[in-house]
Amino acid sequence: MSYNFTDFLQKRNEKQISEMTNQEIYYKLLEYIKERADEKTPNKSKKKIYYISAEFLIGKLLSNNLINLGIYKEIREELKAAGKNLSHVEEVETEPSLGNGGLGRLASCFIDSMSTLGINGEGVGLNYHCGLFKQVFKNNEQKAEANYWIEDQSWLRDTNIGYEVKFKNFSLHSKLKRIDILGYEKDTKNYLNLFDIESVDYNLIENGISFDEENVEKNLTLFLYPDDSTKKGELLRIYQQYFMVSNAARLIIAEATEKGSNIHDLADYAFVQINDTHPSMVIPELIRIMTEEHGISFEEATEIVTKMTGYTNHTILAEALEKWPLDYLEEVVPNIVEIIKKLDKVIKAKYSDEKVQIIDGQNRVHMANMDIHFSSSVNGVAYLHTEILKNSELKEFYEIYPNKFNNKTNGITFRRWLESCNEDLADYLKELIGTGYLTDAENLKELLKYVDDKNVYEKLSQIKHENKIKLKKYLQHTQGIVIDENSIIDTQIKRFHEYKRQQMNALYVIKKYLDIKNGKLPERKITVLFGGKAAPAYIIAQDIIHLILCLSEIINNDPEVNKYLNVYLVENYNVGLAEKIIPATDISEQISLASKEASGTGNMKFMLNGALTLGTMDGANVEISELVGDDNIYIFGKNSDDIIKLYETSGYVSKDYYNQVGIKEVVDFITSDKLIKVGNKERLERLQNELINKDWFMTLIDFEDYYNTKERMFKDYENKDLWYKQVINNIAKAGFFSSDRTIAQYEDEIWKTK
Ligand code: GPW
Repeated sequence: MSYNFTDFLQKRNEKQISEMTNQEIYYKLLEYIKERADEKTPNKSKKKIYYISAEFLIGKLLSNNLINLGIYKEIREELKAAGKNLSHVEEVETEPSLGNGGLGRLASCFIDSMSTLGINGEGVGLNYHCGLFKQVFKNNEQKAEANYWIEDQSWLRDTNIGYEVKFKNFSLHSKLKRIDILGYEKDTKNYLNLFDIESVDYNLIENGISFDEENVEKNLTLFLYPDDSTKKGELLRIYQQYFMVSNAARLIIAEATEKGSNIHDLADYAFVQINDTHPSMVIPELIRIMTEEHGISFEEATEIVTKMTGYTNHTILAEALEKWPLDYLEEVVPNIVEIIKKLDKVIKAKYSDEKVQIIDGQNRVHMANMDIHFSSSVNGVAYLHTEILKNSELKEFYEIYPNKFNNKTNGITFRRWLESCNEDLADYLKELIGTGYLTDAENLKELLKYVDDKNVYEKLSQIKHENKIKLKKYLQHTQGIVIDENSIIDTQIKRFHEYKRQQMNALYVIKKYLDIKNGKLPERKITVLFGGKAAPAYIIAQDIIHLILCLSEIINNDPEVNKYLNVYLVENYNVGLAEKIIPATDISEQISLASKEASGTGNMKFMLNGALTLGTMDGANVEISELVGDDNIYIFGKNSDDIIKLYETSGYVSKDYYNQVGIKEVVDFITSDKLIKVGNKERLERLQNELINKDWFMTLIDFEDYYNTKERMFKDYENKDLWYKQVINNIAKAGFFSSDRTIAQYEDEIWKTK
C-alpha cells in the first residue's frame, strides 16, 4: 500500500514538515525513500551482469530517486503545503564524487538504464571516502582540496557481505556497501555495490583530512585515482584495482553458487562488463580462483572467463592505455602475475606480432591486450571510435578477432538529463507529444510536427530564458558570478585536457576581446562559460585553467568589453552544476581534435536540452550530425582521417599556423603585459611556448574555421525562427542517445540475460 511522506512522519511521531529545517527534511526523505525502495524486489534472472567500474559519478540522488519512484511532484506539493521548497532541500545533499568525468558518468547512466529496463545488472566499484578532489581557485590557479562526502546518513546501506583480499605483504577485509538503483517507475531494483576496507583510518581536519600516506592498509579507499605520476601513486592504483576486482570475483562466485552454479557453468550465471582497463585484473583473478580453489584446469578456466567477460574501450589516447610494469604488479599481487604470465605464454605461442603481446619487451603488462584476447566482446563507444579501433588503433587485433569487435554508441539517462534537470522543458514536451517518450525516447521524433510552429519557438525560447535566470540566481548565490540572462550562453564543460581544446576556445575569447577593443562589437552579449577540473599532475591543463581565469579577470572587469563579453570558469564543476548549466546553454562546445574524443556524452545532454552543437567530426558528434543533418549543427575543422594522416606523417607544424595573420596576435596575447599583470608569467609562457612549438593536439590547425563557424552561429542566433527550428530538430533526434537504447543493445548483442 502506498503511503505519503506525511503518513511516514506521523507513523514515526516525527515533527511536522513545517517545523523541520531543510536539512531535517532531507534526512527524513532519505529514510522515506529507502523504505519505499525496500518494497521493491531485486531483479532476477539466471544470468546477471556485473558492470565493474573504478568510477561511478552518480550525482545527487534525492530528486532522481523521487522521479524514479514517480513521486517527485507529489513530494514537492507536500513540502509546498508546509511552506517548504523541494529545491532548497535538494541543496542540502552533498554530491559524491566517485568519478572523474565521462567514463564514471556513463557507468551511472548505465546502471539507471539497467534498472529501468528490468535487467538483472549491477555496478561494482569502490567506496572512495573522498572521491575526486574539490577544486578551488586561488590567484587564478586551481588548488585541490580533499572532498569528504560521506555523512552519517547517506544513500549507502551497510551489508554483512565482505571478503578477504590477499596482497603480497598483507590481507585486507572488505565490507560491501550498497546503494539502491531504482528503475523508472519499476517494482524492481538493482544495487550499486561499492567495496570498502574495514581498516580505513583517517581524521577529518579543517579543510581536509589527515591520514597515513605510507599505509595502504588504512588508506586504500580514501581517494579516487590519486596522483599516478609517481611510483607510489601507481602502486596505490594497482592496490585499488586488485581490491576492486578480487571482491567483484568473490561476489560473482558467491551469488552464482547460491543459484546453483558448479563454477564449470559460471558463464551461464554471470557476465562481466569491464569498463575500460581499470578492472582488467578481474580476468586473471577469476582464473586464479577457479584453478586454485575449484580444481578447474587453467585451460578450462580461461575458456570460461573468456566467455563471460566483455571489454569496453573508451579512448585511443596512447598515454591513457594502462601498461603496468610487471615488477609493480609483482610488488602488490604476485599471485596474479603468475596467471598473467601464463596467459602471455599462450599468446606468444600463437602470435609473433609484438603489437598483440600482453607482456612487452620492457616487461610491461598491456591491460587492454589481455582483455581483448581473453574476453568475448570488444566495443568502442561511438561509431567513429569503433571504426578507428578496428582500422587503426587495434587493427592487429581486429584481424585476429573480427567477430569480437562491436560498437555501442554511448547514451545518457533522460530521467536525470531531462526530467530532473529541465522540468519546464519536460513538461512542455509532454504537452506537445504526450508521455510516450519517457519509456521510448525515439518518440521525441513526434516533435518534428512542430518544426515550423512559431508558437513552439516562442515557448522554447521562454523556457531557455527562464533556465538562464535560474542559473544566474544559482551562480550568484553559490559562486558570486552574475551572468546576463539576455546574453547568448556558450558553454564548454568537461575535464580539462589538451585534446578537448579548451585552449582553442580561450584563443577565441582573446580574439573576441581584441575585436571589441578594436571597435568590432558583437550584436549581442556573449557569455562564455567554462567548467572542469585538471588532473593535479597535468601541468599544461592547469596552465589552460590559469589562462582562462586570467582572461575572466581582465574581461569581466573591463567596462569597455564587459558589456559585450563575459567569461567565467565555474569552480568545482560537477554533476550538480552540469544539471543547472546545460538547460541554460545555447551553444554546446564539442571541439576536440577529430579522432581523439571517443564519444563524449555532454554533447548528447546539450542537444536534448535545446542547445546547438559547435563541434568537430569527432566521437558521437558524427552521429549527432548524421541524425540532425548539416543544417542543424555547426561542424568545423579537419576530419579524423586527415588528422590521423598528419600524425602518421608528422605533418603538423604549429609554427606554420602561428605565423598566419589573425593567429599570431592572438597567441602572443597570452604573454602580453595585461595578462602577465594578473597572472603567473611562468605558466603563461609555458602555455604559449607549447602552442607555438608543440601543440600536440593541433589547436591552431582548426582555429580559423572555428572562429568563423562560431561567428556564423552568433549571426544565426539573432534569427529566432531559424535558431529554434534547429533546436526542435535537435531535441526531436536526441532519442537515439538515450542510455536505454545503449543498454538494450548491450543486452541484445552481448549480455543476453533474457
Ligand atoms: F581513458 N573517458 C573518461 F578511456 O572519462 F579510460 N575517463 C577515462 O579515463 C577514459 C575515457 C579512458 C571518457 C572518454 O574520454 C569520452 O569520450 C567518453 O564519452 C566517456 O569516457 C564515456 O565513454
